[in-house]
Amino acid sequence: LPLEQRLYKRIVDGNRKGLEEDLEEALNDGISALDIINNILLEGMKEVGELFGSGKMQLPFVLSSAETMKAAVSFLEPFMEVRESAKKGKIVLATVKGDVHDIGKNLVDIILTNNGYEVTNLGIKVSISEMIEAANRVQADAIGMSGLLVKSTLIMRENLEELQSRNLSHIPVILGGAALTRTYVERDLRSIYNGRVFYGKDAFEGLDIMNKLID
Ligand code: B1M
Repeated sequence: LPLEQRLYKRIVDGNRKGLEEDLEEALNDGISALDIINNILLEGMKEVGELFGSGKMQLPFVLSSAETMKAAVSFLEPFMEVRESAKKGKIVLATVKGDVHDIGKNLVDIILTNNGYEVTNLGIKVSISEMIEAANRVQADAIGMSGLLVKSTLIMRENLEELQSRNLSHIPVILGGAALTRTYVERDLRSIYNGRVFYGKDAFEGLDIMNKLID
């Protein structure tokens, strides 16, 4: 198989043996680390989601695909371009309560960190209290919440209500993850949160939002 298809297949099959050699070959061919992730590996994860969603793939296989994806991203991370060294601003990032999906959140972390932001990544299944505590501690310019389950979109709403009720709605919130829609965030949630909630379709939109907030 050609290299790109091989890498794609590695994600779908959750096959890590020889992964690093293939990634190195792709880098040597002049494909940037970011393009490998965005154009090849994430396409594989998309296929995994579709197979799982249609009942054609069982959960343990999804997990090994996810682990392969994570291994690939951590191998590629040192090859990603670092744009700025001075810290531009701070964000607290977390996957919301009840949700374990963290590949997207960790990509957002990498992209923001490589673009000059100080990211406090709290991990998965994080309660709003923990996010608030961290935001206060580091004096965050924004809180970023990720969640992939439909029920996470409801948790996000509750979290915004909690921030609101603690008089913290001056803190901008960026929301991302596959179960969200732009309309839900920008119409339904924005109206309950002072207009300070933003939708990040992908990691780069997350970065754009941070850049606009800090400007
Ligand atoms: Co799960 N899972 N999963 N899963 N999983 C989904 C989300 C699902 C859509 C699959 C499906 O049915 N087709 C489905 C949710 C259905 C729903 O809620 N309606 C699902 C389910 C059902 C489940 C379980 C409930 C399964 C079970 O146990 N029966 C369970 C949930 C456990 C829990 O959370 N409590 C579960 C478990 C798992 C694994 C552990 C096996 C594994 C996660 C491993 C890990 O993350 N460490 C897993 C995986 C891998 C997936 C799919 C296949 C892939 C997710 C992924 O990593 N995508 C997923 C299918 C799908 O999403 N279509 C699925 C790649 C990643 C880069 O994309 O996270 O969307 P994403 O991030 C994007 C953007 O969304 C955005 O930027 C990223 C790209 O640039 N973004 C942000 C994300 N966060 C952002 C934050 C921002 C800005 C942008 O600012 C703060």
